[in-house]
Amino acid sequence: MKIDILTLFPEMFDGFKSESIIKRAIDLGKVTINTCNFRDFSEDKHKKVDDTPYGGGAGMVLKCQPIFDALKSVKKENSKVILLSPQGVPYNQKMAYELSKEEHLILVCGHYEGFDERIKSVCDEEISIGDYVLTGGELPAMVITDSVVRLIPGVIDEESHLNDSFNNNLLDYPTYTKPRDYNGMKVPEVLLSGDHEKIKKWREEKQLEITKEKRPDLIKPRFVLKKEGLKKSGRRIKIDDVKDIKVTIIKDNKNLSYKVTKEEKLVAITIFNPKELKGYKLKGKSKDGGITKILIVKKAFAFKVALKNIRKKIDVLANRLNTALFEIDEDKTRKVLAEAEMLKQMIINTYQDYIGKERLDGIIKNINQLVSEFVRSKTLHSN
Ligand code: 4GO
Repeated sequence: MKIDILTLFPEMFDGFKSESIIKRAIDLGKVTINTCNFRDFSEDKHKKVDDTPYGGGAGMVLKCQPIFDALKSVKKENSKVILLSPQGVPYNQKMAYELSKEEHLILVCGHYEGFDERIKSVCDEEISIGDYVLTGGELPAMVITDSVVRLIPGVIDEESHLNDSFNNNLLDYPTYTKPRDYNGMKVPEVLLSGDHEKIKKWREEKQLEITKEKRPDLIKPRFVLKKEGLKKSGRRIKIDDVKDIKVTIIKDNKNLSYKVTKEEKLVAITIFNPKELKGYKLKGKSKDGGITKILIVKKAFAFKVALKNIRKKIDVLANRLNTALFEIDEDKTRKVLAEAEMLKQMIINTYQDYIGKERLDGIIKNINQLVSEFVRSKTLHSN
């Protein structure tokens, strides 16, 4: 990855680049971090980069020309240009993950009172690292660079960021190191037990407990079901593939939560009203193997919807059979019979879980009757 930083104060990045993990990432060739002083691009004879604001007011405003030209000199086809500003999208771990996949980032650091609004037209994104004002975009640029570089494969042990706070929307669990007893403060017994199952469970519970306590906003319910339909509430749980997803109920003294795991790994924890919990079912839709929405659907509701969908599909089939009755083309007859066969298979695959075996058998029998009636009439007609 390459990161270019447009700044009036390139020296601010010297320490940042020459220590610890960032230094190692540079030495390993995982990232190249260059600073570009856009003052060098100023066409002004005094190398001025700012001017007074139109309409009056205090302070100086960064001019378009030096930044536009500096950008032109570093920008390539695959570059993502990011402007650091308090008005930007609030930065988070998910954005860090997305940015870590980019080939080339250009971070534009403003200074003084701000920049000419037209500078935004040459930036792809505007990001803020938090709700406060700084004297320049340099610290935000370092924050973003740091959070992104550590996620580049091979920079740090992948395991160490799998459990980071904010992954799965949960804060990290507590960790301890030697000694077991420090001035009377003891390491929790479970961590010394060597029982990995128990440790995993303890850590998940701690994650939930700490997040509920410190950042309840991270575990707001994603979906709440009303009597006759789904009411969206907050975020959706996103999971790559619905396969291998398990939902278990966690109880603590106050709340009931759903713990959603995929291949044994914790994906999300959702809190639901315990009264609404009964009979709910996890349902997912996979979109070309990508992100999946998980809805919590009440069984009775899923049953109703499934029956309605099946009825619609049988109606369509019945219509097609009726039309095909008066067709002479044998190919068309074969086709509609194949469709009937496919519909049966589809219903079995898709709806069995929702409507139960008994209801399903009845529906398949119905379709078989439709088909045999069609075949009988067809034989009569051709005779
Ligand atoms: C970014 C830039 C705060 C942020 C900034 C932030 N302050 N919250 N100041 O990410 C233009 C002049 C913006 C100084 C800059």
